[in-house]
Amino acid sequence: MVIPFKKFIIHRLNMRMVDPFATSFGTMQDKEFFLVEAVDINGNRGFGEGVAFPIPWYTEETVKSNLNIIEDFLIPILRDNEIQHPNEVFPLFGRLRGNNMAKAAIEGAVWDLFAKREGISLAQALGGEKTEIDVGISIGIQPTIDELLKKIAGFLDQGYKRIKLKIKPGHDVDMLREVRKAFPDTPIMADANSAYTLDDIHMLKQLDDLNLLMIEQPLQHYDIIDHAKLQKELHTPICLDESIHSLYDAEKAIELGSCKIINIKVGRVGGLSESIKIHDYCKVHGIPVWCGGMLEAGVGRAHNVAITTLSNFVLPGDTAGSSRYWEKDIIKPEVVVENGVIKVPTSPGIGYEIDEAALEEFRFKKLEYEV
Ligand code: OSB
Ligand code: MG
Repeated sequence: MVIPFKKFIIHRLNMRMVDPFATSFGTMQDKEFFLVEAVDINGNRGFGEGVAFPIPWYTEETVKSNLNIIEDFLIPILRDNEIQHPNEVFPLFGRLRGNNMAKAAIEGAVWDLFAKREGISLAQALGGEKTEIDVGISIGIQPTIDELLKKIAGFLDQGYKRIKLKIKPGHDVDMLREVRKAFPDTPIMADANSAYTLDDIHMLKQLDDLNLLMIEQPLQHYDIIDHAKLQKELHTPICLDESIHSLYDAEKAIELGSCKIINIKVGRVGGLSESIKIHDYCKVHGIPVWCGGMLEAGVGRAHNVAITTLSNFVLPGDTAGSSRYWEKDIIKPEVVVENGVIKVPTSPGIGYEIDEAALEEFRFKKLEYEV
């Protein structure tokens, strides 16, 4: 049956994270982003979250570039074409290059609406199998090693199953050695967000002594050639994040031996349908995947929980609980982590209600588009 869209609503929000988050590319605390709400003629509402940042320092997309693409191109495409299933959305957007986060925000709202109309959970709609998911935590660069060790101990107390540490030049091997000494048995990984080049191979090789689960995206944000060279010299598995924008990229990276693990971020690859394709391809080729994060609020977090229920998400993801980021999230109940595990909701769609009061509190602009 055709999904009878009535309108799309864009909610532009500002939220402040409880702690600043520092990476090799910059520090974030204020989060400006938007939700897409897809409404059908029966009044069902599906929600998606834009994961682009206001500044293009993770990928080239921004909040404003996404809003422009959505208004000028994506909504008109859904106005002009009928669809029966959310898998049809990404191919319809296929004639437009790039802008994956903009595409994913809309597609995510359509997936949630579709699952609600079918009366099934989003996880079920995606073909997920798990009833609970294992999660780790990503910790930004800290001012001192003492503060870092304290933070790690606190998160391990809360049950998180692996610790990811952001690294950058001058803040890498020595820091990781100290952490490994303090936590000899903890699953630890490092994420460089493209801060190194092959000239740093001497330092990168020293990571092999630290028994890391993996090193994430050490080299350039679009590279798969140098990563393949580096992986040949390293025992530590390389996990690609920024370099993977599509199934095509995943196929080429695996063929070249550029990585042994892939971080799937729904926004970075253009949505849930493409995420499933990458997941399935990696599964067949023996490449484990895990779900990355973009410091999402509740809606994006709920989508991450749902995709992580697919069977080849075998490593703990970055989908930490709401309280790690927000004093108050925009969903009810919030995403809760207990013993390093999130219980996957079973009610229709994303399985969390929008907290309308919170939505209104954080919203500074609302845009409506009739279909
Ligand atoms: O590289 O995974 C990343 C946050 C912002 C931009 C990029 C990244 C990250 C994280 C945090 O590592 C993930 C999260 O907790 O949402
Ligand atoms: Mg990363």
